[in-house]
Amino acid sequence: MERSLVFIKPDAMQRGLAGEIISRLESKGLKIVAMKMLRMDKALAQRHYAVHKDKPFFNELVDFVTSGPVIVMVLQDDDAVKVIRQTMGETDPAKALPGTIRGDFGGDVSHNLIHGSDSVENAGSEIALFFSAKEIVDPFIEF
Ligand code: IDP
Ligand code: MG
Repeated sequence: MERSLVFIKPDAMQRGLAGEIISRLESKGLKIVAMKMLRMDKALAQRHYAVHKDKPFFNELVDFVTSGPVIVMVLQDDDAVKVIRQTMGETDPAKALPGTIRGDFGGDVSHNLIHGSDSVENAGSEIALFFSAKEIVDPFIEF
C-alpha cells in the first residue's frame, strides 16, 4: 500500500473543480485516508516546494499557492504515486493528454489545478508537512 500527498490548488478551488477532481481520483480506486481545507502560509509553501527554490518561477509559485484555499489529502492505493501522476497529466496543461485532469481542464503551467507527490520518498515528507499521524485514518474498516 502506497500513500501520496495531493492538493487541489487555488485555481481549481476558485473554478469549482474540487468535486470533479476528487471524483476522478476516487474513481481510479484511490482511497482518501486524510483530508482538510486550509490556506497555506508562505513558510509552509516554501517548505513544500523547497526543491524548486532556485527556479525562476519559485516566488510566483509560492504566491499562487498561498493565494487562496487548498484541499489537501492523503490518498492510498497500490502504486498511488504513479496512478495519481497519470490521472493528473503533465505539468503543463497544454502538453497534458485529454482524459487527464490537467489535459481536460486546462489552465497554464503556473495554474495547473492539482499537486501530487512525484515519488514515494517525497510523498512521505510532504505528508508529514501537512498531517500528523493521528489525522490519517487507516486502516479502512471493512463493513
Ligand atoms: P508537478 O506539479 O507536475 O510535479 P513540478 O515540476 O514539480 O511539477 O513543478 C511544481 C509546480 O511549479 C508546478 O505544478 C507548477 O505549478 C509550477 N511550475 C513548474 N514549472 C513552471 C514554469 O515553468 N513556470 C511557472 N510555474 C511552473
Ligand atoms: Mg512536483
